[in-house]
Amino acid sequence: MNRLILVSNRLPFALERAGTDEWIVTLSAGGLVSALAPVLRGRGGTWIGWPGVAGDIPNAPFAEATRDAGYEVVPVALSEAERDEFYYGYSNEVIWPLFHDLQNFCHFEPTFWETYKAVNERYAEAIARHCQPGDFIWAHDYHLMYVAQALRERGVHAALTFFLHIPFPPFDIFAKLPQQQRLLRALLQFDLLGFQTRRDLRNFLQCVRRVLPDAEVLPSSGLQRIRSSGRTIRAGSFPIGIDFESFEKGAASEEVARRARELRAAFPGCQLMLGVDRLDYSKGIPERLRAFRVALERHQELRGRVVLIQAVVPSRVEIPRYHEFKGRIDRLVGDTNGRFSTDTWLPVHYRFRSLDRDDLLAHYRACEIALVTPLKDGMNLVAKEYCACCVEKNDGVLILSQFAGAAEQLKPAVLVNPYDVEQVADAIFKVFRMSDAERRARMKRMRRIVHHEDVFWWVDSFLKAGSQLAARSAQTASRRRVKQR
Ligand code: GDG
Repeated sequence: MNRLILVSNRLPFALERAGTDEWIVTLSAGGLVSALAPVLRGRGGTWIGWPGVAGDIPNAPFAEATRDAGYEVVPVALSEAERDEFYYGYSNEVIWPLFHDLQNFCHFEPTFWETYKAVNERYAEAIARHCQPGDFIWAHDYHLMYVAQALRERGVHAALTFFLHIPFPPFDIFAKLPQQQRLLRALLQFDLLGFQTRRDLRNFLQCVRRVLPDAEVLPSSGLQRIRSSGRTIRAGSFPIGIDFESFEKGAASEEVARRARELRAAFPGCQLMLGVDRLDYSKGIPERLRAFRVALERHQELRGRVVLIQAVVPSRVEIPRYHEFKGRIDRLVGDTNGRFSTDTWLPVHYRFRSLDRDDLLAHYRACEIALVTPLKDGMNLVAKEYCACCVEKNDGVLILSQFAGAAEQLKPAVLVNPYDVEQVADAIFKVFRMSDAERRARMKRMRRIVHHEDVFWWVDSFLKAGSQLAARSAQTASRRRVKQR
């Protein structure tokens, strides 16, 4: 049993200033936290990350609030300038748009890269201070792609593993990145690289072949192997899942059933269609609204019989592009409602706020159709959560973008190209008329997949792939100690 050191940009604990000298610490309860926290407690471990507030961290209140976590919590401090250039800058104005194939949205500012490296070095210092030989070190996501390189430069030889939650782009797009070589070399300092899908893995290997002629991709089945600078790096696809049982149980609760009934009662005679997304241009919200407008134009039968509930969770509003993007959504909602609403029917119900968990589950449970149409997405958990919450008659139907990672697993969904608004409009009409039997048959198959390949399965598969590496690195470390003596 290796000790687990988990590293992510954000900690599962968020600090907030409540007064001049007062702080509150809240626990975020996402799927990742619920899957990884028990593993950390069981094996013993440490979670390293940023608590979400710029400036110095008040150590005593933070240590007090996280004392009972069941694992060690190590906060990394970021100044305001570092947050702006590392988090908003390189991570979210360079890597995020580029890796979602939206290179025109990138802001390739050279100083962002320098700060990105400096902040990754800060994380590396924290890891180096807390790790021991034989630890299993697992870094998460695009904010921390340079952390292994920074650790190697500090003489850390432990097994280092990494999981990318967002897509990896094809070479033609990756090639636009000014730091393409440096970033790939930094990634190859990890021992195991995990991607969401086979598509991302393929793209990554293609970029390695094209950008680093001295690296060799070895023929292998299963986990892929890359030889570079005398080391062998493994890479594989590990599609992330959700805590299916907790969503299913939550959706079946009395409170959620009551809220779902109320929601349905508010729209008598209508099929409810749901969109739930963070405010992000990669989620395809304007395209979806346009597709719905085309569906209403083309198919009169939908008018007065379908309602789109679109929930948008505010996110990264400090970045100007996100602000402008919200304006676009507001205008499209206004335009569609202005054109089609009647005295008794409003086509789009728009919520720009976060729903509480029971409300979210009630929306999943109540809506007959889910529209999950990102332009590109690493996985998209909303698609899986919707399936888990279809507990009443198992007859919800999912319209899913072919460019969401989830499409590799959820083949029984109605797959669409989100850029093709006419195709999405026709898919809306098709599912509106789909028989109950077909809806149930498709949903049954999807629920089986989402249940089987859940978040615990994901953690297990990744740890299993990495455990041999950790054992090997512990042996090497003990040989190194013997030699030094
Ligand atoms: C990244 C990758 C990958 C949404 N609205 C509300 C709410 N949510 C929750 C959902 C879901 C999560 O937020 C969104 O997850 P996604 O997977 O859809 O998207 P990202 O945030 O972009 O996540 C993505 C993921 O990492 C995991 O690897 O799938 O591709 O981009 O869990 O439930 N939760 C609440 N109220 C809301 O209004 N409570």
